[in-house]
Amino acid sequence: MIATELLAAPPLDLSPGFGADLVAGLSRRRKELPAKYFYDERGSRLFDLICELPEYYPTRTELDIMEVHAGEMARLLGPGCLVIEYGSGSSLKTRVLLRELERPAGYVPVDISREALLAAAAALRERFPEVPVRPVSGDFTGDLALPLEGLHPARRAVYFPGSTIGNFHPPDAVDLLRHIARQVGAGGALLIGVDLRKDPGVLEAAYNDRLGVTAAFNLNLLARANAELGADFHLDRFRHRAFFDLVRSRIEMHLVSVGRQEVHALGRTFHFEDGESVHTECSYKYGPGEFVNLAARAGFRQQGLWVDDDRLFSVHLLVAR
Ligand code: AVJ
Repeated sequence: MIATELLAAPPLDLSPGFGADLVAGLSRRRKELPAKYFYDERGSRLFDLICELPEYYPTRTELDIMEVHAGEMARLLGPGCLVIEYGSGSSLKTRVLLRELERPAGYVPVDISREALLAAAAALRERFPEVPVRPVSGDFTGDLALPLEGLHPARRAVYFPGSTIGNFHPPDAVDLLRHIARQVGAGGALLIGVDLRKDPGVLEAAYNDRLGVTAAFNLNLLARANAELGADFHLDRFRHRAFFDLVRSRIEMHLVSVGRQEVHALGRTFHFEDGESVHTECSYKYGPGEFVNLAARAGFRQQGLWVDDDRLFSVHLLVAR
């Protein structure tokens, strides 16, 4: 199948599970909504704004690491590498990597947000006309068929920047890493950005920015439920809350109900007590060694590790056994 056909499906296909996941998540004793639904068009735009915030250090720190070390990473990845990117987002870091790679066999961005995917594919095609670009629209946790016809890579590499792996509970992260190990095959590579554990004040500031962009990003989940599922959330009756849980080593984001209220969606009624929260995101933070152990459980061994001088962020190169 060619890329344009993959992209031609109706927009509803982007979130086939949103309704079901919303009903299931709001029916739990501790209400929750999956973080992957943040990224509709508006959510992706808000996330791009988050990446520019002074408090949100991960994006610029990871980009700095790439700018300093992409040459070494590319040498370790070798010539003729096929790059499969999970969550293409904005493609700045990818460009830094691709420009260092020797004759990359192709670039396959996989993203749940069609808008982000199209933008990434267009930008990369323009910048690297000699590299075949084969975008895939969908959820990278699923079994996606990759459109690799006519490509003959020497090696497969998944590029997974942005510390998105932090959104997965550790057992699910191991499952996802195993899935990646299968996708790249024995000897295949995973280049992955992982946010590091650090001063809780620094972490909490990154998720409680002064401009309130993160709050808007969080609340966008409810706006999206209203727009796509006909829900009747009052956005001014939920407030953003984010904190670092030291024991679990994770940032938690919540939407907290202001007052008792009822919300209707998809023929269901959901009751909220005053102060009751909907858990919307976990963002796990790892020590470098901890993450290596996690990856080892999925069959990866570490080949490279790059960290910035302030020890804020790490990029790991892992090889599948
Ligand atoms: C895209 C998962 C890396 O966890 O830091 C940013 C998403 N949430 N601010 C993160 C996010 C709130 C982000 N990741």
